[in-house]
Amino acid sequence: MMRPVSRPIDISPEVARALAARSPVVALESAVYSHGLPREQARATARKLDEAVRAAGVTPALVVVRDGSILVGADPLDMGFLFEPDALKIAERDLAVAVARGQSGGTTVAATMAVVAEVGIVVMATGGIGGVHLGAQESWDVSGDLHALSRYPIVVVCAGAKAICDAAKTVEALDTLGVTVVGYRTEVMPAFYARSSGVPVPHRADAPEEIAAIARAKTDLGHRAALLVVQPCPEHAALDTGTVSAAVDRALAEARSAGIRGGAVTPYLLSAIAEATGGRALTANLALLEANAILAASVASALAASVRTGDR
Ligand code: PSU
Ligand code: MN
Repeated sequence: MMRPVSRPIDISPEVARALAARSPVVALESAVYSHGLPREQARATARKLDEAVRAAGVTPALVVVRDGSILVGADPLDMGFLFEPDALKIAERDLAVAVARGQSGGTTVAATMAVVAEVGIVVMATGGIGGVHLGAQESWDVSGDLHALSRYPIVVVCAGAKAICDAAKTVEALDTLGVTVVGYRTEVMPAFYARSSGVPVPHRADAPEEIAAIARAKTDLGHRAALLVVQPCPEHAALDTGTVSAAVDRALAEARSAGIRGGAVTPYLLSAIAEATGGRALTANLALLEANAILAASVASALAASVRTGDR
């Protein structure tokens, strides 16, 4: 049962109640399910993230687009439509088209931010943001996630940019865009499957309360850009940097010779990398997704508590 709040956006009663009570909510994107993971892992991961957020006492809000309705608080057990052949990867630029045409699909980080900013959710989790792609000097492939991060005041928890991005260029672009980047218990930009890209990030925080305090200060200052929290993949599941870059190079060469372009690049490369690493990349991806959802839940709780008490 979804009821409309703001035109094409339907917010679930559970999420609406949590927002009205000012209790913590964590938004979750869905392009990672429709286009980032094999179907069975996607289903299992969606359930797992939902449970992990709930176990922290926080309300999960999975964002999807179904038949032109944007759902905030979608049921992770009912996502078959995301695996239909006509399901789209919906970036911010595509949202209005999907709504107008009654299309379905998973929302990218950018699209998810655009939606949740509209309904008052302030924290979201993802695996990796889109960034400046490797080879961007030729392709000009720079994710719309970066521009969205500059415009929506959301705390986004991720494991850095996708493995097929250039970490150094992505950190520079985030700087240009005024996005505050904070390493969670790290001083370097994670490299998605690997814990370090070797590229420094400007700030470090070691507790969710510190992140919440920075988020509050940004709000108090009237800043519109996002707070990007980068957390390394959990140690037990992480790959080493060399393994990742070899797999990425191989996948990129394959994609180039297969003539893959635009939004199709990411899904293609992710599956090629999973294959090249004998599934270890997939294990890392699942582990970091769960860790990010859990950290996002802690940040949302700390933020809700600090807003309630007025403490800094
Ligand atoms: N990282 C992953 N898998 C994914 C994505 C990121 O490991 O599927 C998705 C996210 O939804 C992200 C999107 O917002 O890819 C960015 O795509 P693009 O580079 O086309 O903007
Ligand atoms: Mn792109």
